[in-house]
Amino acid sequence: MTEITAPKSPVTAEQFADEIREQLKYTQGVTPEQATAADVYVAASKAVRNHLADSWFKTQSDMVNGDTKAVGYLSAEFLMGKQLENALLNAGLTDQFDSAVEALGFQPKDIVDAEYEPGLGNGGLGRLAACFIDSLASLGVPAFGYGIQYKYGIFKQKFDENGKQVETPDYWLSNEEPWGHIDYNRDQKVSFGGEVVEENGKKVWKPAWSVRAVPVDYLVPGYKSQRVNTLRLWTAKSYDEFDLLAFNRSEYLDAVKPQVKAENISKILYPEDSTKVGKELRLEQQYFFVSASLHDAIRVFYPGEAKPDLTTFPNKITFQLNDTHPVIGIPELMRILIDEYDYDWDTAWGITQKTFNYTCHTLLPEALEVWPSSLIGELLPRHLEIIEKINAQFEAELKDKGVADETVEKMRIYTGDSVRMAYLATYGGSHVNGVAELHSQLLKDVTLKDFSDAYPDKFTNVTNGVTPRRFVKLANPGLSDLITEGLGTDKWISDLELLQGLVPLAQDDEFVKKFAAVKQANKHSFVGFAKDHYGIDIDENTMFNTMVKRLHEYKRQSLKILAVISRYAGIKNGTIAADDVLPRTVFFGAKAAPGYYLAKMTIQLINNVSRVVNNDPDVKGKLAVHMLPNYNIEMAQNLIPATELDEQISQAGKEASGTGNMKFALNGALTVGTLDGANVEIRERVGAENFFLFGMDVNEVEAQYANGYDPAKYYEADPRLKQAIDLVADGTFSNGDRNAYAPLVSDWLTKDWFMTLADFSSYANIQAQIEELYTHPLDWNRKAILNVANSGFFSSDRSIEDYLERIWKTGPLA
Ligand code: T68
Repeated sequence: MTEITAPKSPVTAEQFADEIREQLKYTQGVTPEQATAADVYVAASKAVRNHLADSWFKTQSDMVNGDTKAVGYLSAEFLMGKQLENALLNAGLTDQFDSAVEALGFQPKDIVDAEYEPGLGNGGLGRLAACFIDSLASLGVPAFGYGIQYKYGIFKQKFDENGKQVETPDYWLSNEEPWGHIDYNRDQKVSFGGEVVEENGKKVWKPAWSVRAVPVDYLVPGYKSQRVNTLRLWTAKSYDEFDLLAFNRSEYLDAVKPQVKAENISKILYPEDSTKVGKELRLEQQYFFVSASLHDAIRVFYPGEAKPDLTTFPNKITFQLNDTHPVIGIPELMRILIDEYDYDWDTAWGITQKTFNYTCHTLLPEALEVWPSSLIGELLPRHLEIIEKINAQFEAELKDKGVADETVEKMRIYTGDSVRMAYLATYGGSHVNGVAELHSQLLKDVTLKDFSDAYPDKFTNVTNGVTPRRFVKLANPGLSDLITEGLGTDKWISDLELLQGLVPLAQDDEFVKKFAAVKQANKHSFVGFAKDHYGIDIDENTMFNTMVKRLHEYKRQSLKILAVISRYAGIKNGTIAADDVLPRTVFFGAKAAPGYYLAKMTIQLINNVSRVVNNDPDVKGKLAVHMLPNYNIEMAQNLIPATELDEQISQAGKEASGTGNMKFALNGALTVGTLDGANVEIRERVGAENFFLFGMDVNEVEAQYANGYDPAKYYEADPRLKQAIDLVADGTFSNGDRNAYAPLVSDWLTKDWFMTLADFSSYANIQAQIEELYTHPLDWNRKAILNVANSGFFSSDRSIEDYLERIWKTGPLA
């Protein structure tokens, strides 16, 4: 065994500056005098990476040679955000970096800002994966994140002159990317298509084509843990050189076809789409990264063994399936065990079921993936056979348990026509979890009820969390310093429940004033950020009220914009007395899936309300609305600390958890929200008196559906609502064009599946309470401090501890 050296000892600022100079000269080929901020960013990143390397090797060696089970987090998305600042923090090099770049003649912020944000995820699910791998490393748990290095991440969002969303490609790899290390020598072959034949009584898959999966490794440093894990993102390469014969005939496009076909697999991140039709390429992507990852784990944990004893595999690593996207891993591990390593079915099944666990992130039935059997059969014929056999075994097992025939029928994994991935995941793994208490309960009671009845012990909850490193320490340095001052320690950064110690300080007026000053400073910074990035002017002496998240009907951006319109109308026509108007700036940030018609129309409406309101002298200084383009992690890190009122207004029973809600509470915003997802737990912890609750709960929503919901009734009943909808319909926000929003208006009045109209009055009514409190800054800020103090539970460190205890049954390396 090779000698593992101890992690490099910390460097001085002078040494770190020399290391940056060295990188500049010898790997980038520029002198320190020629270097731009972008050059220094690359050089500093490589220098930090070098500092992490020894801890990385040691972590791997301890993992492979020790007996602590590792975690494999299989996720189609990792929404990491910019890396440099986080790596510096976790490596303990922030101060050295600051001095070093200043010595080189740069501002640290310019260097950090020079990084291009990778967007390898859609929203909450992808960001959760990023928070989780940060926490795993910080807790010292050996882990791999496994996913795809998409060439194009989530689209960049712009708005055209009519306020419509325009998507442009995000070619994030067009500049040097210093974090990922491509390792051509640890590649895996992934095959597709062809047929299954029998040879000597054994099934043999004869695939039609293969791609080369090449890992790109990102280091995941733990905060002060001396542990560095691996995020291994696969990129697809072709095995075939281009076809020389075709090329000689000048058929250039044909000649490169095999390459294009192979490399297409990791080309683009699918924009989330709730009404997804089966997409062949997406299934290829899923199988591609999962197959490569499973083979990789076998290579890592049984190095050089031709006939490893894979009955020990579940003791080496436990795989978490992040939603249904990696669920094809279940039949794939069966295939590997049976076809490649000659295990019998029952042994293979025992290993497989012990290896996997499944996290569900939704309550919308249409978001649970279902693949046509014909597609699986064409692309993965051997897997389809295995799935059929799993299903047969499952049905027999259910019948043995005495489950009624019609229930068995409803529960089938394989229906003949299609394969239900959530059902496969539930049966094929040891545990299933939802992502907040309410969500997990609804999974058991509704979405997966039959499964919960048949396998009650499989079901558990792990409430989501967010990493305090990125979302408090880095995003909000002012608040971080104040917390450290208040608690007399900075240990809260890795033990977030210590924030509880701030509770008494909410009664200390001096502390409350300092807290208010931090918020004001953050608002001031955001005004500068918004001016630089979006060219807009914001009045920092208004309440900052924010709704940022993906655009979806169930999240109800419509409710917010209708309330804004109603307020606008009220100020204009004097129903709201001028003296009663609390000046507000409303921020929206949201991307809509490119094919999601009503979501895109909602964006257009928000943009046009913004145009009309912001240009109307009658409401100047009282109300402003901004739809900020291209909501991403960077915007979140700047806007969340500046926000005073956060909107979490989904229809009860639809948002699985939400994680933005946690970030806002931890940064001292008050929440106006429904009893949905993790809002329920946030409210319980911060105290009902420190949370603005409105709207129907899950039972009331269900009762409405059951009684035949009629949105028009609500339109008629509340004049504020009627007026707001009428203004959308009459062309006020479309230069007189009455058709512009007709589909949206018609949906509200006749369908309104997520009951925006039913909750409008209660939402509009609670605004008075919010504003009354805001006019008493000490009282408002006391409540804000209590939100911070009582939100320590929502650290992703705690989520990971829960996974370790309830599901993974492992822990930190010794
Ligand atoms: C989110 N899901 C949940 N999905 O909506 C949110 N979907 O409540 C929860 O807090 C979060 O997961 C973390 O648990 C998503 O973000 C997707 O992005 C997605 C992507 C592809 C296909 C389907």
